Amino acid sequence: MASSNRLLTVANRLPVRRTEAGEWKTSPGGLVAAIAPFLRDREGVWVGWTGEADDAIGSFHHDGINNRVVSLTHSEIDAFYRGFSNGTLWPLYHDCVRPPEYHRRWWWPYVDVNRRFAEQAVDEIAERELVWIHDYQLQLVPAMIRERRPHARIGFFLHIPFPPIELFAQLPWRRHILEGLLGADVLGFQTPQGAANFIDAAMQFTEARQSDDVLRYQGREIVVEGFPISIDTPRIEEQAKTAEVLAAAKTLRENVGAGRKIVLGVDRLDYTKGIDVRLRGYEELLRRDPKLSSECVFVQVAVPSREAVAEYQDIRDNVERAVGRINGEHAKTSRMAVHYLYRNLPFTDLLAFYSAADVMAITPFRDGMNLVAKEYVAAHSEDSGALVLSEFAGAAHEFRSGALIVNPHDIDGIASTLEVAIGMDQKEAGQRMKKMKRQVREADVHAWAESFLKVLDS
Ligand code: ADQ
Repeated sequence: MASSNRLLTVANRLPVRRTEAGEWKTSPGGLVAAIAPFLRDREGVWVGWTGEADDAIGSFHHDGINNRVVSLTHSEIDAFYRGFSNGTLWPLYHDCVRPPEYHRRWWWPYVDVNRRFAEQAVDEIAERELVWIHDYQLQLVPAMIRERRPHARIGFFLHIPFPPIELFAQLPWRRHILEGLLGADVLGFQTPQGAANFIDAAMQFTEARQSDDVLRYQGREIVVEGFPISIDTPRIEEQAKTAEVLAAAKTLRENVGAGRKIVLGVDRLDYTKGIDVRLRGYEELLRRDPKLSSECVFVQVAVPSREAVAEYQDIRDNVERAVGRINGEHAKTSRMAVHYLYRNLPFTDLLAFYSAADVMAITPFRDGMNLVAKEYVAAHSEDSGALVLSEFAGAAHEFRSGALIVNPHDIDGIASTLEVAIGMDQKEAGQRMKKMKRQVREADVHAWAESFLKVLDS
């Protein structure tokens, strides 16, 4: 990398979790794995929240990274996090699959909390240092840092989709959000479409103008591009081959599969993930061909998420009703038609599911990327397995020719595509899987972080 500037990361959550014994542990997950090495090399700092209310514990050093804690009160968690971030922005940015709520009482805490993140960052930044801000909770932070540190190199990456202008235009505070983001030098989106949507909105509602490959705004040039995020492919491939994971996959095939093909869904239980319609697609397939229930089994793993929010309780009810209905009609006392696990699993258990599944069904109504799709490809053997993937997941862009692409709203289409996936011959499955494996090996999360930081540091 060109300079030896320090790197500062600003994200809603810190890269650590508290264990039950009260000790810090590095969080699992690709983002931390991707950024941590850069931070460790550069005496890096990470500004974020611990996930608990009123956690005013100052800074601490853990695993080579300096953590600077932003403390949030209970009422800020309600308004900034549950309210504006997850009740306004999350549904608005996911194609309004639920109606976004617009409340002034949520907006002002969003501004205040963004300012506190920015202030913590500013305290750490000397001139021209690199700052990398993450995600929809912190879209005002780039401009707030720019105001105080005009020469810093500021990057921002949005992990969720940036919506088309027709939807974004609803937001009463659209101009403030755009001006917040335009404080950055590099704006990264999951797909070229997200970048194009942002450029449309910025041209429409601010003074930013496009010229060649950049946006010009207040005398500065801003790079706006797609940087598709990925997974720690070498690590996942290695873990998936361990004796522990292979043995667990074998047990799953014997216990759950018992000679039947396994169709798998793995998602955070979120209304954007299309779990309910996916189950109805499987139900339609069994209705068309009831004997399939003795040849296949559906396993849905759902991670509890945002359980305090009413929409999330509703989607859980819908999913659980669908599971009950399908089993009521198609299960026998000796075998289930659908297995449903509502819990967080250790990553090695998840790998065993990926390895055992003949078909992976991922059908979000809208998804920034969807890392589960990439994890399945990395963890499954290279000569079998089929990926049924929503055309509205960012990952569909990269897996266009390897996956079976579906419209996640189309129950008949899901049923027919699952049927094709279940019946796919091994030669075709192997060819498709090899293409997708090549993709996740070439573009892993390390390459993603490096490509973003290279543009930021140039
Ligand atoms: P998410 O909406 O959370 O992420 P996704 O990209 O699929 O969606 O990531 C989920 C992660 O949770 C995966 O790494 C997976 O391994 C893990 N996970 C899933 N089920 C689990 C279980 N039962 N137990 C333990 N872990 C489980 C947001 C955006 C996405 C974008 C990512 C990264 O919504 O579109 O891909 O950020 O940018």
